[in-house]
Formats: sequence, structure tokens, C-alpha cells
Amino acid sequence: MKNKEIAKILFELSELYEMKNVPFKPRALERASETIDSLTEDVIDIYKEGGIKALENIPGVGRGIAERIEEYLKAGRIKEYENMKKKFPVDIAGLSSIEGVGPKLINLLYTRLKIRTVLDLEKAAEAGKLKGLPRMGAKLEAKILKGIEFKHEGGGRFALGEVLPMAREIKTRLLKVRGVETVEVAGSIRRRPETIGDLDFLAISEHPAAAAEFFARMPEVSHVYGHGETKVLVRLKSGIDADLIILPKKSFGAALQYFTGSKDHNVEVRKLAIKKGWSLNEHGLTRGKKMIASETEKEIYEKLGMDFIEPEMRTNRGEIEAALAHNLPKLIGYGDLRGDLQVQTSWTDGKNSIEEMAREAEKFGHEYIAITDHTKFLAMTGGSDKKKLLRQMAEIDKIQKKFRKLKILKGAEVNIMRDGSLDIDDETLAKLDVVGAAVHSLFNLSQEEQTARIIKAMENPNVDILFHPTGRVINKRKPYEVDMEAIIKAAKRTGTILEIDGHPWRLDLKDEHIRMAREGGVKMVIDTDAHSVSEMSYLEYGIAQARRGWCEKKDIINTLPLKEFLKALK
Ligand code: DGT
Ligand code: CA
Ligand code: CA
Ligand code: ZN
Repeated sequence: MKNKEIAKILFELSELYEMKNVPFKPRALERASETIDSLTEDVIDIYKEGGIKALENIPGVGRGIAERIEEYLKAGRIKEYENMKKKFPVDIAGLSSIEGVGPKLINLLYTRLKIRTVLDLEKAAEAGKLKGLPRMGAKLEAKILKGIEFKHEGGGRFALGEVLPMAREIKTRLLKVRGVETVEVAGSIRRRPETIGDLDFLAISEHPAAAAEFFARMPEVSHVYGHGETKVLVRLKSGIDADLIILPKKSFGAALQYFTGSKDHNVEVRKLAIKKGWSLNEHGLTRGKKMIASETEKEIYEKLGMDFIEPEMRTNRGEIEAALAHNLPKLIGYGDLRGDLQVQTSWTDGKNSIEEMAREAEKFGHEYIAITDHTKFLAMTGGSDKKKLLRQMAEIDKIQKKFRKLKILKGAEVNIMRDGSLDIDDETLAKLDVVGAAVHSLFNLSQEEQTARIIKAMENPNVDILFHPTGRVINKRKPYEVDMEAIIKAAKRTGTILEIDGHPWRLDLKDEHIRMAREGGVKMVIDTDAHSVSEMSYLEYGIAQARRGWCEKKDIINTLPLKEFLKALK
């Protein structure tokens, strides 16, 4: 799939034109970049099926952009981009990902200080060199340093949602290579944490050389670090590293267990082997020279006296003890949800209509979907006031008639104000089926004030769900200060449901809070926070998050049929 690469080039092109103060072009390129980035369909397939005409049918893609995409698909490059890049050899995407850095500044940084990378920028900021630039004060310099620091804390790691589709795509292609019998993506990807350092592929093949050759020559590879007979290490154009290890079938389980990690989990498992006088490594579980188990992970865990531990739980936070005592939770499954509960539409800042979102929900086999557009305090999204909400409710009644099985629930994502009140009156809220409340302002309040404000909102009998309870955005914004223990207690007392927001940039609640909520007897929902039909596939990230928080089916109320689900709300 080339979508990500194309989206990145279009984005950089838009910034390059913006630096030159070219009108209109930058916006058009940026819009096209965003759409292509969120397409579920592969641009290559679209092109193969319908040529340049089909490309032009992608929303936001006009003739000019379609031609550029065609050029990239045919020649593997876009001449215009390469020429501009030659004159301006700067890591634009990297620099723009820092809070406070835009195209104008990137231009200034390069022409005045020859800054090309985030590292160059960091050095210059630390040396106090930025202050001397026009329109650049100490305050902006400090903001940039803070932005860089926050990025470092993420360690340059990629969000799971950025790399999982790519990993799956590579796996599919590897499976077609001659002699390849099995491929697994091991490492962190298999455990589904929020961010990923690099990709670890394992394959069984009778012709390791063919698989290795294929992997090293994949079109998305930008650099080959090493290419042996059974091991290949590469960097991909998207900036992430990937390894492939090719193994014989008989040791695949041991290798999969070893390379799935986490390292902390493995260390503890190996200790159990050592206690028995055995040894465990990527080749197998052995007693002296005798092989005890190696072909499947399950055998290895069983021989060590444990139940099989799902990859999402392998963090060494109690799962080994639970597996030895045979009381691991039976985790919620990836097919267990019956509906999506946070969905924005073109009534506010979503890209698709209510009907389009509902059709997509049908495709997923959902029984219900809640339409939860923003409300008026979020003015920039066109948030609904009372009148608009009432109009939308009437519209939903109309659209509902076109659907036989799917129930379209009327909802809203209301804003929690400073004093814990909401931006829509209770009488109107009472008419909705589902009300989610969220903090979208005043992220810097003290923990005491923030917590009190949220609890006040939870006490409102119309508030069913607390949306994205900590407000963090992965690699971009820290969570606000909030006492999660107090929130969980309040959820229990008031019967408020906590959301596990599956949007890959949010994943909020996070795993440890999910576990706390579950142990506190609080129910949760998993939803997508989708702003377009393509984002409705994000449920799987929410489910992974719930599994990492040890959730069973009964902990998540949108596993229930519609009637019971509605009863579980306030
Ligand atoms: P990442 O890539 O940072 O998101 O995280 P991982 O877990 O994929 O880490 P990575 O790619 O360095 O290594 C893949 C797996 O290999 C890791 O989860 C566990 C295993 N592994 C790597 N190094 C060691 C080690 O020194 N000891 C043990 N027991 N396992 C290791
Ligand atoms: Ca890895
Ligand atoms: Ca690795
Ligand atoms: Zn929104």
C-alpha cells in the first residue's frame, strides 16, 4: 500500500509551496494528503481499476494531484517534489511535527541557520541561537524545546495505528513468496501497545533465501542495514525499521514467544524454566540436550505450569502469577462489540453524513450506532445548540426508516464547562438516548479543580458516558492533571460509564486505568471517536486497549444487545 508515502509527499509539497507563499495550492495539497492518508482502499488498486479518472474521484483530488499520484505510481517518484527537495533538503514532515513549527519558520530556520532536521533544531534552540531570528522570542524558543522534549519522550516511536496496517500489508505479500509457509508479526506489534519502536517479522520457509531477498527488495525499503541468509534488517521509507527472521517450523513457537516479548515478561518466564533446572531461549525449552517444547507457544507455557497468556497481557504486571494460578481473565474478543458509541458527522466536524456513517456501521455488522456530534461550546466544529440538536433528532428519525436492523441512537458529545455544568440544558439532554460528556478546554487546571469539575458533570443524571477521560493525545499532548482513582470511585457511585476511546491518537483510558476501573467494578464502553467512515475501523484498537487492561466481555457494555445496553445506561 502506497497511501502513506503519497500522503507524506503531498503534505511536504504543500508545505514547500506554502513557504513560497503560493496561494491555494498548499491547502489543496494538504486536503488531498489528509484524504489519502485516511483512505481504507489502496490507491494502487483504485488506479489499477479506473486509471487517472478514478483517482480524480477521490474527494479533494483534482486533475493536477491525480497526475502527480499517477507519476508516483508509475515512476516511484514525483519530479516536481524531487526538484524542490533538492533546493530545500529539509526533513519537513519531522520538523512540522514539533508543536509551534510551521512552514514559514522551517524556511527561516534553513535559510538563516541551515537547520535541516529535528536534531539540528534542538541543538540550535539549546544554544539559544533561535532568539536572534525575526519574530522569534524567548517564549517561542522555549515552546519549541518543550515540543522536542515531548517528542523524545515518545522516543520517535510510531503510533500503533500508523504501523499496524503497514505490517499487515507486508505480511500478506510475504505469504505469497515461494516457500513461505507462515508469517507472524511479533514484537510489540503483536502485543498492541500504543506506540511501536520497530517491526519484527518471523517467517517459516523452506527457501529462506527467497524470503530474505524479497524482504530486502520491497519497494518501501529505503535502506538495508544487513542482509543474511535467515535475517534481514531494513529501514522503511516511512522512517520505521523492520527485521525479518526466517526459521524452521520446529522452533517457531519458541521464537514467536521470545520475539513477542515484552522483555520483562520473557525474563520472568525464563526464571521459571531455570527454577526447574531447564533453559529457555528462542530455539526452545530444553532440559540438558533434550528438547521439551518448541513448536508452539502454548506447549511452552503449559510445560512451565501456566495457561496460555494472550500477547496483549505480556507485560509482567501480574499475568504470570495469574497464569500459574489458572485464573487469568477470559479477555474480550475482537468480534464481541455490537455497536459504536462515539461518532461525529458532517453536522459538525465529521466528514460523512449520518446516513453514510450508519451504512458503514451496517457493514461492520453493528446492531447500533450513536451519533454524538459536538455541542455549541466547540464553536470551531460547528457544535450544535439546542435547536440544532432537536433538528438532528428529527433527521435521525427520518433516516432510521431506511434501516431495518441497525438502530441509530441519538446522542451528543457535550462539553464540560469550568464549573462542571454542561453546554446543553438538561431538558434537551433528557431527550437523547446517549449522552457523552468531555473536557475540551482548560487543560491546565490544578488536579483538584479538574477532578472536581469532571465529577460534577458525572453527577448529572443525563450524562451516561465520560468520553476520553484524560484528554491525552499520543505524541502530542499530555493528559490533563486528573485524579483517576477519584474519577473511578465517582463512576461507580453515579453509574457513569467510562469510555475507552479507540482512536489511535487517543487510546484513552489507558491500560492501567482500565484495570483500575475494572477492579473498581466500573463498566466501560469501547468506541472509535470516528470523524469519517474509514475511522470506524478503529474499534479494533480500542479492543486491544481493553485487552491490555484485562477486560472481559462483561466489563464492556456495548457487547450487550441493544435493549440491555440501554438499560445499562443511567
Ligand atoms: P519496540 O520495538 O520498542 O516497540 O518493542 P519490542 O518489544 O518489539 O522490542 P524489540 O523489537 O527490541 O525486540 C523484540 C522482542 O525480542 C522483545 O519484545 C523481546 C525480545 N528481546 C529482545 N531483546 C531481548 C533480550 O535481551 N532479552 C529477552 N529475553 N528478550 C529480548
Ligand atoms: Ca519491535
Ligand atoms: Ca526489533
Ligand atoms: Zn470532533
